[in-house]
Amino acid sequence: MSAFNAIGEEREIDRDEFTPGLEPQPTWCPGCGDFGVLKALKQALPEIGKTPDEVLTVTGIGCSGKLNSYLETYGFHTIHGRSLPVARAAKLANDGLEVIAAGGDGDGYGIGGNHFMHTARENHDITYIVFNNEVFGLTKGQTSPTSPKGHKSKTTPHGNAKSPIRPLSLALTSGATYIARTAAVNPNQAKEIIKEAIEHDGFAHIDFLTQCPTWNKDARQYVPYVDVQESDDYDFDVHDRQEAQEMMFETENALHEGTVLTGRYFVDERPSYQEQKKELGEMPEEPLAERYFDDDYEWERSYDLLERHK
Ligand SMILES: Cc1ncc(C[n+]2csc(CCOP(=O)(O)OP(=O)(O)O)c2C)c(N)n1
Ligand code: SF4
Repeated sequence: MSAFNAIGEEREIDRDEFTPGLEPQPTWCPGCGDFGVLKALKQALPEIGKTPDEVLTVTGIGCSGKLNSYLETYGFHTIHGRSLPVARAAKLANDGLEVIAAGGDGDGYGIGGNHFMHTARENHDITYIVFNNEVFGLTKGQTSPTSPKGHKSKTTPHGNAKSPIRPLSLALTSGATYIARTAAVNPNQAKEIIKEAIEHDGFAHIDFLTQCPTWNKDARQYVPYVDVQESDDYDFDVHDRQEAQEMMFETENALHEGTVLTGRYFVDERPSYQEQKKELGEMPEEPLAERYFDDDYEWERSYDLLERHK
């Protein structure tokens, strides 16, 4: 795997480059599915020629939110449910960065659900990985928006009365232009899907099934997984919205019934928010991140403004 460095020389990229130099040991529990996402990312990024300094990883709060402590890229650990607004701002300020947002199902589909819907609608050129372990992991296993109906936890001791949300269908109806589901127990598929999602121009959503063996003993890591693209039983056109919707419904219905369907469900070429802004002449030629303050910059005006808002 090779890439070009800043002065245009070709060089090899190694997946070890994505391991931080200080080597913090992940504090995830043994057997946690989050290791699977980390591994898939470390394999995918060099294979598409990305170097650590070309990538920004923005995370929310939760066990999943620790991802960027263990991945050598630029990183931004935001507050709970807020990875997408920060990721959007970063991409608008520096279009040259590959921006990956990540967080748990509580983070992304609960407290951050509104941001998910609108980032998909606006088709920001971001990859969004939701670690879906169907519980709140970090805060000790409470029921989350993806916990199945009847799920027992400290917050639902008699069983969850609510039906789980349908993340793939929600992404589709909101306007995401790349939608897939993969799983930590399926590392090769996960790597391929991450590569495609990063290379996609527009909002790419991956519902990444990650087992939480500590708080979700019903984890599905041992049930059969079927890749819908590789199975003869599932023949559909990923560019056809109607067919994708039907496949998603089948997948979401099957999730708690013994077989887990995974794969790529929908791909659309609708222009990204960034592209549209450029067409409208609203994105400057020179990204904000590369602009320098020159001698004419009115510093006094900024100081005045700061004073007034103290
Ligand atoms: C505004 C706010 N509300 C609640 C919390 C407490 N909190 C921290 S992590 C978390 C849930 C994490 O669950 P999830 O997003 O599914 O991630 P996981 O830990 O399972 O990876 C909650 C509720 C918080 N940090 N901030
Ligand atoms: S509590 Fe669950 S999600 Fe968190 S590190 Fe442990 S296994 Fe992973």
